Amino acid sequence: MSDWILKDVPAFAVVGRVNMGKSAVIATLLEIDDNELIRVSPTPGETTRCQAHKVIFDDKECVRFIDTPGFSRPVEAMRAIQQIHGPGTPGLETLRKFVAEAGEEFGDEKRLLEPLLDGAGVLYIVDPAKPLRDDFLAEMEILRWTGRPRLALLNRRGQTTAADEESWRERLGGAFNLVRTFDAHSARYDERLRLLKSLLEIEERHRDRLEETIRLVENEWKRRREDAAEILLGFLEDALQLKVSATLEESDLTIPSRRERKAELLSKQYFAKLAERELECFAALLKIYRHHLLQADNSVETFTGIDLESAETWTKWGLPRAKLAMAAAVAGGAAGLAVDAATGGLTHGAGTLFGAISGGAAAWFKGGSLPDLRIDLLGGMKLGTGEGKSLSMGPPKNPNFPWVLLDGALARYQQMLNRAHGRRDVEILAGNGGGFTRDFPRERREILAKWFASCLKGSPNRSMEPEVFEALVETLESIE
Ligand SMILES: Nc1nc2c(ncn2[C@@H]2O[C@H](COP(=O)(O)OP(=O)(O)OP(=O)(O)O)[C@@H](O)[C@H]2O)c(=O)[nH]1
Ligand SMILES: [Mg+2]
Repeated sequence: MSDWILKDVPAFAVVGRVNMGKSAVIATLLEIDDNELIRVSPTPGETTRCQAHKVIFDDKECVRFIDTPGFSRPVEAMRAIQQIHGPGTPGLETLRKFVAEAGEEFGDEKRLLEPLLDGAGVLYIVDPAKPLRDDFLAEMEILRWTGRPRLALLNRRGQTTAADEESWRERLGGAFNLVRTFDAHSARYDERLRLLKSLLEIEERHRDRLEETIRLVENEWKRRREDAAEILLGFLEDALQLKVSATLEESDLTIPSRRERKAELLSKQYFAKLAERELECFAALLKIYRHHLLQADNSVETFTGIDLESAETWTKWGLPRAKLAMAAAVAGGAAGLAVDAATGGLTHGAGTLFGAISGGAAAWFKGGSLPDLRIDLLGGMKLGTGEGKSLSMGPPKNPNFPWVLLDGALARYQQMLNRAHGRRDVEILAGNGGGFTRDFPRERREILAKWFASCLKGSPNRSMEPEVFEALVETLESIE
């Protein structure tokens, strides 16, 4: 055993030509989006030393992947190895000699061979867009001489044709136990899992360990989904009850411009709070899924353009009118309102008092569907005792509001799961797409509608929480 290999811990060295995406493959597979931990870069020769990346569950190392410098002079190295060996096929002994005796001109080759000589399996990364030339054949030949279990991965970095891939597969098939595709920039959870399962097929010696690792990975994924559903539930419950209020002075009531200014301020506050809640929710989700380069951007401005009244919103984000009416009928309390909306007789929350509200915040709900804004009497009965009145805003009366909120969250969730950790560009979590709620099965829609209605009334139905949680877990799973 050496520094690279531990007894009972399966190890795989990720090897290949410089700049093929070796580091990116490990980063995506192990969900590491930090360049301090794994450097992924367009500059060839970025990885200059071997580096072990461990998969650890409960303080126990389950499997390790060793990042290596890329082959830089494979043809020359192959010839040097053949020269050491003489006629016939070189094996581990000759490779050991090569590593011990060759000079620094083969520094990269020596370093990348070390973990293999110590017993690591081979994950060979190629970009099938590259022409299959002698230097690649030399790499394959050297790897074959190690006699280690070998899996070749086609990591498509650019455009390839089916014919290109086929000829790569044919050549790789002769030198490797298994050939698979794995796109480091787009592989999702199921592809990562499939890669782990492929390791089972080439590495018999560590079957139990690998099977256990796969089980642990699957369990953890399930737990993450449940954590995400819990966060989403909390966010919806909170957002649907959100309300802001301000005290009105006597002059606010009598001078229209002051009144409007107060109302405008309050609407800004409302949307800022809503945006803040969303931001918290997505920050928590990004943490669960270990993303640092994906950024939740929930400035109030990002909501601009969502128009709860427009046909496009109904079809893209929320529930279409017919389905909304059915859902509302089940929800009971909100039924009157929603059915109203479904038949076209929309009840506008914004009264004439607030017609003058303008600015970024008001754009959140274009078309007059501002959150219900009403004047409440402070302390109810105390009118006229000089204690003042309060102005409160939210939640919006538009029955599609909860569905739009949920759909936006689901679109972002999907974007997050599509993001591969091997990428190093910053991406904004904008959640384009959507339309998930539209296709909910009827039962799920009814459960949510009922619960939404209770939240909007300010008293979330606690006894429904287990089924709402289940519905959200199911939803997240179907999006994945
Ligand atoms: N489009 C695309 N680009 C990729 C993919 N995988 C890697 N790249 C890019 O290719 C470049 C090289 O990736 P690395 O992972 O650093 O390559 P490497 O093989 O580790 O390179 P060295 O360490 O220098 O030998 C980076 O700019 C990556 O972003 C992929 O699947 N698709
Ligand atoms: Mg690298």
